[in-house]
Amino acid sequence: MNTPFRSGYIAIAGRPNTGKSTFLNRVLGRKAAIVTPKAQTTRTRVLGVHDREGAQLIFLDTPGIHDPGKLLLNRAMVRTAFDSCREADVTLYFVDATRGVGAEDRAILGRPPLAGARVILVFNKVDRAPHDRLMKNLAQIASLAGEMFVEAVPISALTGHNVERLLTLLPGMLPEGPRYFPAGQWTDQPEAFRIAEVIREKLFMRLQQELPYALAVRVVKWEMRLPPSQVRDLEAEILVARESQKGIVIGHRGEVLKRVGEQARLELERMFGGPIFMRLVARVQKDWNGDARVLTDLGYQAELDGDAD
Ligand SMILES: Nc1nc2c(ncn2[C@@H]2O[C@H](COP(=O)(O)OP(=O)(O)OP(=O)(O)O)[C@@H](O)[C@H]2O)c(=O)[nH]1
Ligand SMILES: [Mg+2]
Repeated sequence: MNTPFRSGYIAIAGRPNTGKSTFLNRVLGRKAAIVTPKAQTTRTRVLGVHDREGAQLIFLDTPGIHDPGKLLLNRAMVRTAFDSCREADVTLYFVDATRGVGAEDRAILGRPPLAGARVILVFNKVDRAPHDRLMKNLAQIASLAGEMFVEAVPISALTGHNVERLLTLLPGMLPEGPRYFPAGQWTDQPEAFRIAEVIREKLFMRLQQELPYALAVRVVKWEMRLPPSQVRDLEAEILVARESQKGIVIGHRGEVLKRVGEQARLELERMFGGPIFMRLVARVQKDWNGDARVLTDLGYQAELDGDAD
């Protein structure tokens, strides 16, 4: 008898900066999600399809779960993470192996939708964790096994260590089902969104302190010139929440914008395999990160009226 084809959704969740997006990129073998050393890089659900023999694994990378406070952007991020876990068949809960499972992790794992869900605890960054620390942290969580998660797997998303072993566990945890995405389709994210994310990544890398959290990127033009030209025209706005932030994003004599633009353009030209003429403008959209309408327009999962949790 043939083994049945299995398919389903696997949420990648956890505290910020634990390597969730790095893992997705490693599994897909391409840059599906942006990665930076800063916490709260991912703001949306990033879908990535991984086809294996006998199974289609559909990963949902999610924003790091943190205390969102009152700001709508942060609330949208945390809501996205929990909603993705709720929709998924399995959740990979990421923990930084150098830190172990903290009080926040226990709180997250102990409440719905993760409490009672199928969770694999992923101990990431083992390449950085000293052996004795790792053993201690793994022993610490052994007592939680069975209660909060079904399995704990140490990996390094950066080097790929043990990632394949983790992947082999997943098909067996998914229901029988069809290939939801046709061969070759590896994400559902629109091109313009992926472009905006690459620009945002370069800004995150370049800017310090709180500024990255106060900006967003929106693509306003993305089109191929008429043949025989191979050039694509790209125009994007960098939204800042306050007037005082605009100058910092532009930089002295426009130097920040120029450098960021150049880095983004080079990566995008590689991504799309052709020359791009790019124009970046900084624009003040006052308090955009607290404005549900703007957030929705940017693709973030803002709360609708009366929808707060
Ligand atoms: N040494 C080491 N670093 C890693 C590993 N995985 C991720 N990192 C680094 O950790 C930082 C955060 O990685 P991300 O993949 O952006 O983390 P994230 O969990 O998606 O973060 P948020 O989107 O902010 O929630 C980056 O600097 C990565 O290079 C790993 O296995 N080993
Ligand atoms: Mg991320």
